[in-house]
Amino acid sequence: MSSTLQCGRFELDLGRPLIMGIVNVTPDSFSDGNRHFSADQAIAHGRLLIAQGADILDIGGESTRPGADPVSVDDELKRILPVIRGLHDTSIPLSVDTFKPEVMRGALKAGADMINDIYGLRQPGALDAVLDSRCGLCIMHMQGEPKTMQQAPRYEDVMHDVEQFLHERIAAMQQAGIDGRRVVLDPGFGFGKTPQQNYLLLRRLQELDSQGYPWLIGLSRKSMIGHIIDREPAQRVSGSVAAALAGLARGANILRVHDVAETVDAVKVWRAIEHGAFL
Ligand code: PT1
Repeated sequence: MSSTLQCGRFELDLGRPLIMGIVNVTPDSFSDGNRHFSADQAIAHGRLLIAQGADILDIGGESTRPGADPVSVDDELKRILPVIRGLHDTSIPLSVDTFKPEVMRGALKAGADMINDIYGLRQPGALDAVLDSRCGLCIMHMQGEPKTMQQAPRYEDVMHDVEQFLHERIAAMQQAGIDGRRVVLDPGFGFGKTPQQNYLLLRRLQELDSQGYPWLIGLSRKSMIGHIIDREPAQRVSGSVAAALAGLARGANILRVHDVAETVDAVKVWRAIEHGAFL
């Protein structure tokens, strides 16, 4: 028997790894340049990722990579709403990558199935914004805020601090009355962490107590990959796939990736080896 994730219109089977494909609707995304800024381009890219085997799409209207500038609620909604509407007739759940309660409400009204929040529903009003919904919720650890988080990451014990933070957020959600079947956790690779801290968290993912909640991990094209292979984001595909498989081997359930086709193939072969899964 395998567990499931309640995700808006869908109930996702976590008996196999799921691939979340990234759809950026930002002018400054670190690895896609300007390519997916217009709604039409983002919709076309989303459809391509579905054809390549994505299980979920993650639509983002504000870049949260290190050093990125904030976006207003209005601008973020203008970017993502047409994309949610344009992809709503597809057969897979739509996640929206946002930490702003107003954007969450707008996205859910437009039909989003999941809220992926890098602040872990810490903004005032965020818990309220998702309470009356059945949407999936990704709760991520971040130290600091995107603009400055990489300046001086500091931890007593990064494993313990990330775990404790996630446990506090779980408690806050339980207190708010949020159904645990909607929740997935994320250690937040690259969010206020040095390369060493990122690799420690990945290597020891299995030792982090998720209290039974599934894990989502985002490693795709990040600087922790570039740190090892010294390549630009678009040239980090193989490195990212290697890291994703290492994450699966340590218990990750959902992989947030740019390169869906490559990751889908790698995961299929990995499953054939690990689980004798030949279809
Ligand atoms: C993530 C994630 C995300 N990452 C979730 N949402 C980004 N749940 C956006 C770098 O070091 O891991 N999990 N939404 C993208 N953020 C980054 C962070 C991009 C660091 C690049 C870096 O290069």
